[in-house]
Amino acid sequence: MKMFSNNKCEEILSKYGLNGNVLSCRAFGSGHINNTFLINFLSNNGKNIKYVLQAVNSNVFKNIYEIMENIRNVTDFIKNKSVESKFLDFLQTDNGNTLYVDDSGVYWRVYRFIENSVTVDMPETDNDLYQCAYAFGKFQRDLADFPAESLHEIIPDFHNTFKRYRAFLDAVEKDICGRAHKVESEIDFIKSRSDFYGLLDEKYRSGILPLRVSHNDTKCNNVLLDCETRKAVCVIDLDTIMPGFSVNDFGDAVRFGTSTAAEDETDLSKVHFDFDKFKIYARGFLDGCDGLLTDEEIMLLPEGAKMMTAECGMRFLTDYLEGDTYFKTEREEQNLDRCRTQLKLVSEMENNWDRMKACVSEFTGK
Ligand code: ADP
Ligand code: GN1
Ligand code: MG
Repeated sequence: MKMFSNNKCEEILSKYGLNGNVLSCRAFGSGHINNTFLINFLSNNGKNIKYVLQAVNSNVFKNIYEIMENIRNVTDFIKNKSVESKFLDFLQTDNGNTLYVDDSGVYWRVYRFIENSVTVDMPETDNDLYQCAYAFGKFQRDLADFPAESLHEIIPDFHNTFKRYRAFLDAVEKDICGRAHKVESEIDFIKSRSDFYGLLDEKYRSGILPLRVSHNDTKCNNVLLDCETRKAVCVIDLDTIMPGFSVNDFGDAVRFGTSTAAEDETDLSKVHFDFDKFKIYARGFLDGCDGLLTDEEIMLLPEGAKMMTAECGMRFLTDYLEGDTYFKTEREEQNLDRCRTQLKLVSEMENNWDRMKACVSEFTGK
């Protein structure tokens, strides 16, 4: 869904008690899952306000009401603790729902656009990096005493890398699009690291890694930064809040934010893991966590980074093999390009392994 008419948009907004004219409606952001639109709205009483309208992806999310319940419980909890913490406020329809389901079964939600905020796909400065990392660390800290097990598991085993690996093997085996022969080296790369994929789950089972509330999608474009101060304003894209591991929230942020190139860069010579950025992420995230993480968790941060990067690589390749049905794509081999950047980053993390471990070790103070 690239675009839709202003009339349709006005019809949806009217369900939220917003009556007036849509001056413009344009596709917004660079998320791979939901369809997001920025609406410039002139209300009947003359107010010009911007809204963000989202069609939530019901192919990916099977129970969207549970998502909204998780988001409400978690954000209410944080707001009750600290008035400074900001979150997106979803508007309600006349019957008190945050979701509106239209005639064709699309799930809509609306919230105010936060003025003077920006998201970055490629952080422009070290401070941007630090701020994004800090925001996700603080999210961990703020939810340290929230009962993680009370949350709905929105996508079961979302970051269970070993299960992702099994789904990948299945896609290779079935090869429904006849693409596997083109990606043999990528398949071998992923298979050759199979011993690693169960590691965090084992640490959890042996009591070393605690279960926490995690965001699970910690790309830097999921943090709004203030346009002027460049400080983090709030964490967004809360659909995948679930019980999980702190090291995965750190790891997914590192996966995306320490690359020297875009996630779908086609020229792999431009794609590198930037160790200096890793150091900034570690400092930002741990400052945000403010002493919450155990020494064992801190020591497993590099594993989180490599795990999330390898997992994302295999998820992109699985989708490529299955015919690009999960992640949004704009061109034929985009999922394959995305996979290749992730695998390149994994191998560079492996080359930097000792310094990554030494870096986090310094934060344990031992
Ligand atoms: P997706 O699940 O598709 O990634 P997001 O909730 O992350 O959806 O929104 C997509 C993008 O829209 C974000 O990366 C951000 O650039 C922009 N965005 C979303 N909400 C706001 C907001 N309230 N104010 C400013 N920008 C926003
Ligand atoms: C998806 O929606 P977006 O673009 O923030 C995906 C993440 C992946 C990411 C890869 C629900 O996130 O898990 O890490 O793409 N979200 C879901 O860029 O699968
Ligand atoms: Mg997003």
